Amino acid sequence: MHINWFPGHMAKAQRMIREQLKLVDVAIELLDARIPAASANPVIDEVVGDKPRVVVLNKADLAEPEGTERWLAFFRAAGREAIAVESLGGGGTKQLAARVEKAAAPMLAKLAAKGIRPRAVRAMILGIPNVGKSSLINRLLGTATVRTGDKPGVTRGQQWLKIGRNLELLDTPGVLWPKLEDQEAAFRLAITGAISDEVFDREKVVAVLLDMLRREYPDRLTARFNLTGPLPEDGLELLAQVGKRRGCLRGGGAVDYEKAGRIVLSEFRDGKLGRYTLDYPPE
Ligand SMILES: Nc1nc2c(ncn2[C@@H]2O[C@H](COP(=O)(O)OP(=O)(O)OP(=O)(O)O)[C@@H](O)[C@H]2O)c(=O)[nH]1
Ligand SMILES: [Mg+2]
Repeated sequence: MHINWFPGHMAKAQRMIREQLKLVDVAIELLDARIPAASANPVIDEVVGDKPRVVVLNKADLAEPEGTERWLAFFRAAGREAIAVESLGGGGTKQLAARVEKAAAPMLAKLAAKGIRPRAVRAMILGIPNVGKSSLINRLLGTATVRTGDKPGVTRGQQWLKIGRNLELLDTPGVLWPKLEDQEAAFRLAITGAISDEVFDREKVVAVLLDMLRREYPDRLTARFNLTGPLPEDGLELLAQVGKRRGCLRGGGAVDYEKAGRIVLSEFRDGKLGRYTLDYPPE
């Protein structure tokens, strides 16, 4: 199975981002704390150039705390501003505005030296679909101003939002890259919800996910789905057990694999199967 997703609105968004970047002071690179490697756009260095950049690991509530600490240390060792946040619960978001203003401080100092009155810092939020860009903006605003949703591709246009007096943020549509070369990374993007469920074979993705869970976290699977005895190695059989436990049955008592697969995927994404960090920084 080959996973790839780059619809027309993303190509358009990518062009718009390049245009708008010229107008902003700071780029906020929003990564998924569960997959900081897979969720990082490989062309971001070239796109952002030498503009100040703040790396934000969102959905930290869904990632393993130790993994998040290691990633923060990794980015900071590379000389980058990095912070972990939970845009839904609010954790870490208060410190973010301060980090962004700090990143913009040299620019403001330059303006001041020229005798220009200080203005609000302009920042753009970049990130893959569904990583929580709009949720983060709403959290900073304190109101549900921009549309969010539990599927990728919700934001389609750009929108400036004023956060207090000193910060203006640009919400952007999530962008993936035209070719997902690394298919293991593509798989992680699929299970965490960055790729539209319509473009990949859900059954295959669920099979790989279940296999990973069975090998590395069998106790979590057993506990969550009330399974008994040793877990079957065959993915389909395991899915059948889950389906039976959750009443996913068709007429005649046959397991509805489609429905069972959707349950596994959505509970994994919602953190009901525990917290996971699926990418680790290089040693
Ligand atoms: N658990 C958890 N869920 C989050 C967090 N931030 C956002 N979400 C959820 O992630 C989903 C996507 O959020 P959005 O803010 O719409 O994501 P986006 O990056 O703007 O997505 P696009 O506009 O499609 O590119 C929503 O269901 C949010 O509730 C977080 O920190 N933790
Ligand atoms: Mg959005």
